[in-house]
Amino acid sequence: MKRLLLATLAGGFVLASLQAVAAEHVVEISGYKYQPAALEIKRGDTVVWINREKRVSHSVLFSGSGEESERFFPDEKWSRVFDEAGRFEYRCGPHPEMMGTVTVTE
Ligand SMILES: [Cu+2]
Repeated sequence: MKRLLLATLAGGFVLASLQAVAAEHVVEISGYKYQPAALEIKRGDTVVWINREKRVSHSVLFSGSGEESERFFPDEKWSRVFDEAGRFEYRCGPHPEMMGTVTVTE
C-alpha cells in the first residue's frame, strides 16, 4: 500500500511538471465546424486552427475583442497564444453560424 502511494505521488509530480510547460492544442475545421468547438486550456497555451476543408476558407473572429485572423485556406493554419485567463467566444467571419469557445484557466 505504501509503495502504491509513493508511485501515485511520483506520477503526480510528473504530471504537474508536464502541465507547467505551455501546450499546443489543435482545432480542426471541417464540414463548417470547429472540432472541438469547446476547448479548455491553461494560460500560456497555444491554439492552432487547421483548415481541413476541400475548398472553403475560414477565419477565427473573437466576439469580445473583434480580433480576427486572416482567412485561411485548406491545409493552412492560424495560431494564437492565450496569455489571459477567461472565456473567449469566437465565430467564423464569413460563416457566423460557425461558433467555438476557448476557456483559459490559470
Ligand atoms: Cu468559415
